[in-house]
Amino acid sequence: MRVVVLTGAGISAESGVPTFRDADGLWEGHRVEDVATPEAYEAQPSVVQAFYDARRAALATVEPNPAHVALARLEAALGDRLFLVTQNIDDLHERGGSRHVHHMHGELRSALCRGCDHHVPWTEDLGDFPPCPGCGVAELRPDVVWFGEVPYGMDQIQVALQRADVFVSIGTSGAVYPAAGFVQLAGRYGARTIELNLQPSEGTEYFDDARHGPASALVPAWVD
Ligand code: BJW
Repeated sequence: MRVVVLTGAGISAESGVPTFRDADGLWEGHRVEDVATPEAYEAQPSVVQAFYDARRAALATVEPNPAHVALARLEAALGDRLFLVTQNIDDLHERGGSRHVHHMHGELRSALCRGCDHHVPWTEDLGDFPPCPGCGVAELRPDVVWFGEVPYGMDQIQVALQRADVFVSIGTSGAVYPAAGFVQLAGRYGARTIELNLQPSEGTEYFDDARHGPASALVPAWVD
């Protein structure tokens, strides 16, 4: 059995990482749509850097929860028959024990060169707007996918969705494409589709089965 699991901010909520569109989803009065765009970075780079600096610093204060750990158990059982794709830029899946995680919206602990597309680990001492160690010329930016940019690894995701017997969406509002469209794609290719979310997502009607509650309870119950 081949399984594709898509996760969103809701899986990390009980670890203490704020989601984007729930009640506490604003960051210093900014909507994510106002700070997570290339245009926002051009206009106010310091504000956007501060948003990611704060989230990177907060990583040190949070731990994976039973939902992350359950998905690591699923990987141990299924091996490469599990394709775990996350929209999250935190590292809680990895710290929960998952070894293969596809970060379609990038990673907080990585930086991207604006000139040569070189990816480098974002270490604590990088500071703001450091030069790229690859080309030495251009500036590094957060290695994340903003609105209007193409998510990472879409070809691999497409193949995994085509081959999936089961597609499970965990902790995502279904407000952002292309991830919000995966349920319809997977269903069209023949997968059984399951939603595990605190509340019905925007696409809840496209799922064969929808279970609503906290991820820390729903995910272990589904995995085990
Ligand atoms: C719990 C819980 C608990 C809480 N347990 N659950 C018009 C129509 C359609 C599409 C478009 C359109 N105009 C533009 C577009 C495209 C655009 C888009 O979708 N815009 C929308 C606003 C409509 N998309 C893009 O631009 C994307 N690129 C693109 O489409 O390129 C074209 C292309 C695609 C494919 C191939 C070739 C070309 C890029 C999107 C980039 C999104 N980036 C962000 C920021 C990333 C970096 C960062 O983290 O800062 O990604 S925005 C933000 O939203 C972040 C998230 O990954 C993403 C999704 O949010 P998520 O994870 O769903 O969080 P929430 O807060 O929305 O929901 C949390 C859920 O958890 C809720 O339902 C809660 O109930 C639940 N929950 N506690 C279980 N304990």
